[in-house]
Amino acid sequence: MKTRITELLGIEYPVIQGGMAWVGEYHLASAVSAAGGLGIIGAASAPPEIVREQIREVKKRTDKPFAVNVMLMNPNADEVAKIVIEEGVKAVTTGAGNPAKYIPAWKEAGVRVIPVVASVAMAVMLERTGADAVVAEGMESGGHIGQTTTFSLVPQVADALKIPVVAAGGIADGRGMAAAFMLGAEAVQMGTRFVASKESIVHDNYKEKLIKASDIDSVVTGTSTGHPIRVLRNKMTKEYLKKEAEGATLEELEQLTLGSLRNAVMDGDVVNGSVMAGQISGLIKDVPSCEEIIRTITADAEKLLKI
Ligand code: TUI
Repeated sequence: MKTRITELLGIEYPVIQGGMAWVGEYHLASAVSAAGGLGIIGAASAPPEIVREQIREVKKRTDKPFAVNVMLMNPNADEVAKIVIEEGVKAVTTGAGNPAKYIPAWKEAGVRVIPVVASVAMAVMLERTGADAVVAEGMESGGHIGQTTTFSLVPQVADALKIPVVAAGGIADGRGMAAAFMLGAEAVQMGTRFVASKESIVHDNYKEKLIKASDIDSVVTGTSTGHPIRVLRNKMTKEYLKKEAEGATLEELEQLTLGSLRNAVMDGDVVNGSVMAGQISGLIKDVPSCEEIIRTITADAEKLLKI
């Protein structure tokens, strides 16, 4: 499946792994890249030197292209942006903010720049600033989200831009990928699907909770704080949403989620932790290898697109 995205990135399949905090580390990223997709180190709030180590670990495992996701709410984002250049990383994706100020230096260094956007306005602005492509991410996604669904966002972004668009949010199989292509996307980005993969290092409790989840098991916390986050429902989200409805302060709410993603991913605390996952969790019933995921989704999508 050749598209402008596979050409831009030098990858075999138009499948990108979401840049997930704690989950997007070198085992997962190198597995996705080795399988012909684009693996991503999710820098999130990790100390910059840890990001450098993660990049070097991916390089030890594969010669194929991979990327780093720079999470723009991270106070260390400037330093991570520099490390990407120093380490000769081929591509970056960004999330949770506006990456415009980094684009000139990345372009100068030959880094492919693919911001994740949740609106047409941001996409248009970043195309003008020099982005090579964008990921249009719908609110079906896990983690930090915008307000528009993938089905509405992708065609509107595709119509507004000349650069290629990657669809994200609610995609986990060949039907979703084919639908995304029909809406104008030239690749898909998946997070939740890769969380439940053999190479993903998330705790077994996390994978199990994902597999047991139904279509209505995710909720959005933090709408009142301006940082809406989609997670699977548990004791923490129940308390959080109750407090939020009662008008709790930002500080009170933050107490509930401090370190909570780490606790879920690393320690398997799926009761009090943040189990970030998308609305498509209900479709996920197995834990295949990254290679199987990429092979199956592209073969199934290709069949559907030829009908
Ligand atoms: O970034 C994501 N998803 C994430 S980041 C993350 S780490 C985190 N943990 C706790 C609290 C906050 C973050 C977990 N999940 N997806 C990409 C994405 N970017 N979705 C939405 C946006 C976005 C939102 C606003 C992009 C640009 C934007 O612009 C706002 C502005 O005007 O600056």
